[in-house]
Amino acid sequence: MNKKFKRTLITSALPYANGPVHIGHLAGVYVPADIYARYLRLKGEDVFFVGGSDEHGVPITIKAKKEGVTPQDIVDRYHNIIKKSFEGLGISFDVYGRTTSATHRKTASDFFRRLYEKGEFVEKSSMQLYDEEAGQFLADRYVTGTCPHCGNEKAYGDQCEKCGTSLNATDLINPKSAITGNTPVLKETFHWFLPLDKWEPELRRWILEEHKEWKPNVYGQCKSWLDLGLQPRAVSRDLDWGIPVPVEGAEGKVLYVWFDAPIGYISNTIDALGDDWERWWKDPETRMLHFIGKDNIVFHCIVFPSMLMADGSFNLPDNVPANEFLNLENDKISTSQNWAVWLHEYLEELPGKQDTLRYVLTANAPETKDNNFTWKDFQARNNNELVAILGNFINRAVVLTHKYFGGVVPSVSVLETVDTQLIGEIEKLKTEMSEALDTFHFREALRVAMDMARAGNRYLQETEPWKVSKSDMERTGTILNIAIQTCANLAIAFEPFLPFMADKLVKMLGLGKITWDMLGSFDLVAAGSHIGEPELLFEKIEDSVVEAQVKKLQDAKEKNKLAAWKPEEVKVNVDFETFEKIDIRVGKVLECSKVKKSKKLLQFLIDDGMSKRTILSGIAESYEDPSVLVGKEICFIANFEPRKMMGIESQGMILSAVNPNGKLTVISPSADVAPGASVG
Ligand code: B3M
Ligand code: ZN
Repeated sequence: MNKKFKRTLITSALPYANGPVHIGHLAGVYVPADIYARYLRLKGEDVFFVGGSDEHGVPITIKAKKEGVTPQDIVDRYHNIIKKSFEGLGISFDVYGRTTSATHRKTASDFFRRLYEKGEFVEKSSMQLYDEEAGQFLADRYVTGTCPHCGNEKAYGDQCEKCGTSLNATDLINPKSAITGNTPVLKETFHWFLPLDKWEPELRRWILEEHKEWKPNVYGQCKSWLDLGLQPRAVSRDLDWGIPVPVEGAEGKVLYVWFDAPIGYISNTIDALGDDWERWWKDPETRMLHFIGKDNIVFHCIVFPSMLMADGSFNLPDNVPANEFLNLENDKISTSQNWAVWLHEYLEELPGKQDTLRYVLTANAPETKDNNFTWKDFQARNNNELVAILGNFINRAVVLTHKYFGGVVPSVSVLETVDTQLIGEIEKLKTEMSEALDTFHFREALRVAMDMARAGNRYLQETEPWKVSKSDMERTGTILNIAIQTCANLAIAFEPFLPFMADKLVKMLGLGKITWDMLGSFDLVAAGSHIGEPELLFEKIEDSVVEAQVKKLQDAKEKNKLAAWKPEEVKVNVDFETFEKIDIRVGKVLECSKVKKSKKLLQFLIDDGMSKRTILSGIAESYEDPSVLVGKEICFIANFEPRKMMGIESQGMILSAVNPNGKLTVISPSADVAPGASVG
């Protein structure tokens, strides 16, 4: 580590507590952060590794609304699932907190108030989108519309997920409210803004000049932001879920989730360390690192640092090793479509295979570009690498030591070239590994660690102790001693990556406390000491296991085509009285034809049980031959205000739904029902 620093504060993005974590989060953020934290601890450095759940923000309120529960219910549920699953995977947080904690509320409020009192905010009125029916301003994800940059029709009010541009809701073309589906209107409101432009010169110097060593994807994104010119950014929202803005006249306003969330790193440190927290945040001899995914770069490199600069007493991050995205079976991971491998499910369905997942996610880490996870590759890497190379070497060394020496580590006599070559090779690989780890190249470091195991296998292949044992037990002893020392080296080298395996191996070899310094030594296990029975460290994964996982994904995809719940379609609850006002009935189609000169309209003549009525419906493009509908029973709204279209009066509304092919299909009762029957 750079001499300047005495300790390292590692933060990893706080996952939103509106769903469990999946392999994309793990590969991008948590596994690399954990590898690094474990590596530093092995080196004996002072490390504090902060995690926690991000429990504010609009997506949580939307989810709560959809389920008819409170936002607190949602975050309680997912915080617990997430926390437990991280533990299950061995993510070694020193603290895992939550942003609904009392400490966080106070820390974030105080932070805001400090900046407020220093005059660091500008208070501005602006026109914001407002849903008149819901009587609510539409923050961020409550609005969807077309992205002005790439034309994506499903962009959110804060960000377009297709092109990654961060947006203001008012930038969206053709905005729609996620609450009612209505087109919102512009209405005046006021908010506090953090003038990022004020910090621009300092940010430019700090990032563009002083941190040229940052990963090109991070540096590049920062540069393009800075080159575009920074604007003041609102740090409050009109919402009822979040931390109330702690100043007078702020009723109904809460801190913007991206204002409070990064402060969560601080609050969680405070929760864990009490007064000692400041050392980790303010002492210039502390180095801070933010592990995040690429969609969070601007917040961690521009917004949060501006907040910290505005406060003036905090350190800025020394590095932000953000990763790109992980795809799944060649498709973008989608939580809403359940196209994901969820950590809590993985741990249940593939028990004892934490290290395999950690291994595969690191070997495929999206460090420089988006990468792909497939179950086939997962199986292949487990069977051909973990089992066949690493597990195989360790197993052979331990089994042979038991076979020829009853599990007592033999002593070394004369070293031959093949032995010193292996020792030299492990030493060289240690240097390579350290270099890779120090520069956040975890894939590379893992590959090198695997090369150590390969070297071990080659060594046994060349020395053939099973043959030598027939004539020379002394030489056999030397070989197996070296093989056992190599196993001990592997326990150290792999500890950051495969902590479960390393732990077993440490116990098997009776190693006690291991440190990075010990790596490269060949006297780690004393001659004469007993080693444990050989234990299976990895087991082969059968075809049926991965096939079941692939099937699960495919099933999710099928189900999704059918279930069309999209967050932007979620509507506010209505009471029974309101529902009762709608008169839905069954009618029998007597005639059905296309309306002349209209592409969209079908004209129905319906037997409504009392008389005949004409209804127009915009589903013509879904029915090539409308006559197929004649004779069918359909559902319609009988008291829908009559209206004229193309010169014809429509007396009601036909109910239809989108089928998996995107076509509209009328809704029919599942058994014969007399025309006029009421639906409800
Ligand atoms: N919850 C976004 C995310 O999970 C956000 C990170 C906060 S880090 C302070 O991608
Ligand atoms: Zn876009």
